[in-house]
Amino acid sequence: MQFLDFSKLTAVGKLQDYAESPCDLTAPDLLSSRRFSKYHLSSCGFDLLYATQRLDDSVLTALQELADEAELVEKFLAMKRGAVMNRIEGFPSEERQVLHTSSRDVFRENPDHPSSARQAKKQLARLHAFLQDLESGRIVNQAGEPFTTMIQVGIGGSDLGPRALCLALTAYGRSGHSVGFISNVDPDDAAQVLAGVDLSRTLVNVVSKSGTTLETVTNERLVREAFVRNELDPARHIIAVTGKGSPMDDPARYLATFHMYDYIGGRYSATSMVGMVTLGFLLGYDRALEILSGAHAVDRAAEEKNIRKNMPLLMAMIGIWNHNFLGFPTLAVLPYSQALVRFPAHLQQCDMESNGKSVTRLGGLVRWQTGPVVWGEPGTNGQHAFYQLLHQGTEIVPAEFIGFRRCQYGRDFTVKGTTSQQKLVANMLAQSLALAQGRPHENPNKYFPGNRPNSILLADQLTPYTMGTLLALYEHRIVFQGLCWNINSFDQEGVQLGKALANRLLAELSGDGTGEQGLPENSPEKSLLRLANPPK
Ligand code: G6Q
Repeated sequence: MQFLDFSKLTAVGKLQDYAESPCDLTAPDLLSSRRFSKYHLSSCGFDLLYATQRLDDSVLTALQELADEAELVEKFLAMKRGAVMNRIEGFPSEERQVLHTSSRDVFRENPDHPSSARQAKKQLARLHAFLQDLESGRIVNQAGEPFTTMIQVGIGGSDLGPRALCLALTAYGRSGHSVGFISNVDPDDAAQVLAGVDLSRTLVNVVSKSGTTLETVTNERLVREAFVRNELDPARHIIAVTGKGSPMDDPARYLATFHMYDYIGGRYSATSMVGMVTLGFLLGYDRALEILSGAHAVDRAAEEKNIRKNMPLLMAMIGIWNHNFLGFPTLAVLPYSQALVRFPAHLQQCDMESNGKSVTRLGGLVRWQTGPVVWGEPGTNGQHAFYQLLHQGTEIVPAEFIGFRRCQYGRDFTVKGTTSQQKLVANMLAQSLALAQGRPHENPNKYFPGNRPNSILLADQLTPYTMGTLLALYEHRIVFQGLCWNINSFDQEGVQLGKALANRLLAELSGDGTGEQGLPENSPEKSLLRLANPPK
C-alpha cells in the first residue's frame, strides 16, 4: 500500500482548476429532470440525489481519478482484511487493526477477516442466550419479576452511536421494554435518569472498552450505590461490556459480561456489543440483527471502484470537493426524521474525532484541509432556527439531508389535504432546491444567492435495516476521506491533554491540597481553581 500526500495527487491540480468556475446551480434550466436523473444513485435501499451539488461530469471524472490515484477502495479492502491501519509510521502509535466491519460480517461462510468475525459471532451467540434467559424468566429480579428497563452507562463511542440508534428505533421497541442512557459525569445526568425508572426492574449495562474512563467508572459507582440504597443487589442488576482483559473484565462483579476488542475503535463500535446489547434488549435479537445486515450490505457495496456506483465513496468525494476545493469549512447533516435526533451528534464524533487531524500517516504536518466541522439538527425544527444563515448568511454550509418516504409509527394525519409525512418530505425537498437555485429579488434583503451545495439521502422508511445502512454509509464516507487525506482516522490523541489537566485539577481538589506533584501557587491551574472556586 502506498500512502501519498493529498497535495501530490495529480487529480488535485485538475480539481483546483475546475473549482475556479464550478457549476452554477442558479443558471436558468440547469436543474432539469435530466440532471436530477443523471446525478442520482440507488444502493442498499437509499437514493442519493446529488444534482444540487456544484459539480458536473468533468468534476466527477476528476474525483474518480483522485479516488483511484489514492487507492481508496484498495485501502478500504485492506482495512476490512485486517491491515494495521491505526498507526503513524516511525512514531509510537496505537498500531491496531481496524475491523469494525467484522462485527457485522457474520452472515457468510467466508468473511473478510475470519478470526474477528468468529469472535463477533461468539459474542452474538452469548447475547442471544442472555436475551433468551431474560425472555424465558431464567434471569429475573430479586422478586422474581422480569426486567423492563436497561440503562446504558458509557460515554463517547460507548454512548453516542448506541444512543443515536436506540432513539432512531424506539418505534420498533418491544412492548414493556425501555432503555435509557447515562453518560455525563454531571451528577444531574444520573439523578434525572434514575429518578425516572423502577430500579428493581432495571438492568444497568456499563460499557467501557478501556474499563478505566473517569465518567463511566464514576457513574458505575454511583449506580451501584443507588442499588444498595434501595436494598437491591448490584450483582443481579449490572452487566458489563468491556475490552477483553480490561480492569472491568471481571465476571464476578456482574450479572453478565460481553467483550469488544481493541481492533474496533470506540466511535466505530455501535455494531459491536457496545451497541448491540442495549439494542438487543430494546428490539429483540432478530430485529437487532437486521441492523447488522443493513450495515454489512454497505460494507460490501463499498468495495465498488466506480464512484458513481459506490454511495459512501461518492459521498466522500463530494465532501472533499466541497471542503478542499470549494473551500467550505463545515458540513450540516439535517435529518428530516425526529427519530434521528441524536444521529448528527454521533456523526459529529465519528467524523471530527476521526478526521480532525493535522499530521499525516508519516508524522509530517498536513498542508491541506482535513475533516470539516460537522453539525446538525432534525428538520423541520432547524428551519425555524438556523436555516436563515444557511440561505442568506456569509458562511456557505454544504448540507446533507436525510429523509424517508414513510413514517415509522404509521399514525399519520391529514390537514389541508396533505399528511404530516408529506409535509415533512416536501419541506426537505423544498429546502434542497431553495439552497441550490436561490431566488432573485429587487429587495436585497429578500434575495437568495443560491449555489449552496447539498444532497439528499432518501429511503422508504427508517427501520433497523436502513438504520444499519445509514450508519455504515457515514462510517465509510469518513474512512474514505481520511484515507484520501492520508491521515490516521482511527486514533484520538487530541483528547488526552485536557484529560491529563483535569486529573491534575482533581488531584488538587481531592484532599491533600498538593496535587500529583504539588501545583505551585502561581500555576495557571491553581489560579483558575481559585477563581472558579469549585466545591471541595
Ligand atoms: C472513540 C473514543 C472515545 C471513547 C470514550 C469511551 O473512538 O475512543 O470516545 O469511546 O472515551 O471510552 P471507553 O469505552 O474506553 O470508556
